Amino acid sequence: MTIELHQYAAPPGWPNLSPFCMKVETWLRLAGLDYRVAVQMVPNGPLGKLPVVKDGGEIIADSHSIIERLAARYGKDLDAGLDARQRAAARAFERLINEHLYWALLHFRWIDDGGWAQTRRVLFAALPAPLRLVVPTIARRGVRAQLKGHGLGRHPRAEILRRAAQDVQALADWLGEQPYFMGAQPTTLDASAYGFLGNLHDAPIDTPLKGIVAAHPNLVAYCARLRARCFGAAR
Ligand SMILES: N[C@@H](CCC(=O)N[C@@H](CS)C(=O)NCC(=O)O)C(=O)O
Repeated sequence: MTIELHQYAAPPGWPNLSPFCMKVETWLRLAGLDYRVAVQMVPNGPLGKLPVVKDGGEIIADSHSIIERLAARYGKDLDAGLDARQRAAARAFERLINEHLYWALLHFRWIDDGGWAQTRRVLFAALPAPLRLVVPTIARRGVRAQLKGHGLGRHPRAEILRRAAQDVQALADWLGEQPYFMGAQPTTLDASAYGFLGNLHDAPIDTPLKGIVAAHPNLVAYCARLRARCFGAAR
């Protein structure tokens, strides 16, 4: 039975605007597993978020759980070659990306006016006219509340940007001249790293976060490398 990846619709030419959905799709491609995409407009999975995977009668929510479960089921542990210290570093970077940098991305897409004008246009273009007037505002209010709950959203714009730049600097310094984050071969961390860095730098919503990645030629080259390896020229 084919793995079903449930995710948001993607804009033309880009894998996905959701970095968590793109993380899972990148991992599936790095692992060489066949899958098919099912588009959901509104998440209806067990945690109320996307991505969700359906596989062999099981419904798995949350990118981290999805990757752990599929890696175990299909014998695709991309981290098998890592020692304990490397695993510890990979875990810390994974959390930096998923649990901190993500919120900066959310702020610059949904709250900052320049990003919001684009997000509104790109994400809600398919809605019929009356809904297009109200749904974006309601969705934005929800994101603002989430950002306040996390805490990063309580800071001024300049501070959010400064902290995102610190995260990106740490990623650039760790990557150095290596092709992948943990060395010569891709590991699970690369799925997160590309899902997020790609969305910061190459996605069709342009925010000031693009500039902070663009300041690191090794990260720009990394995004191009992962895009070519996982999605080819078309996406
Ligand atoms: N921890 C989750 C986070 C997933 C997540 O935040 N997904 C966002 C899209 S990037 C979502 O579906 N948000 C909908 C909402 O919060 O209502 C994971 O790793 O999959």
